[in-house]
Amino acid sequence: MGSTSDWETMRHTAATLDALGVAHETKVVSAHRTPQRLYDYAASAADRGLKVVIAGAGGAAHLPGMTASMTHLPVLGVPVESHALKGMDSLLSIVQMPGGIPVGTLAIGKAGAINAALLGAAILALSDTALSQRLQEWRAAQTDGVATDPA
Ligand code: RP5
Repeated sequence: MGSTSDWETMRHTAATLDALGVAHETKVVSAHRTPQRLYDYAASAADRGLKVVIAGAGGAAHLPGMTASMTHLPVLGVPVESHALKGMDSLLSIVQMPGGIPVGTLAIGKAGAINAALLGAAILALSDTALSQRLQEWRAAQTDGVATDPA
């Protein structure tokens, strides 16, 4: 994530990955304030064994796109809700990548943070049958948790 202030949103990604039993790391890497850290992180991600990168950032949210420019791993972008523009700035910054450097862009805020974890897990589950099973169980539990009655 681009800042410690993004953790309030991105903690939902970490919690969802925990619930699915997906190993992960959480780091603050700012495209603007720590560009060398971003370069080092993105350039070494694949060699360190990472499979998917989930990048959450707000405002002028260059982190997912810059990460995608420096790794061949799938990059999922979470637009963090900004104070000034409610995350529309984050969303447009992340989603409007030029052809050739894709970022899979999720919804603004908590929903996007959760879905980034689920989508990342689904990517990993293509080659991990145990994770695939856990993901299907998570989905079934969600379905079971939907009440038929509102009261
Ligand atoms: C972005 O600027 C971060 O991703 C964060 O969403 C936003 C504000 O960062 P702080 O000023 O709170 O560090 O780079």
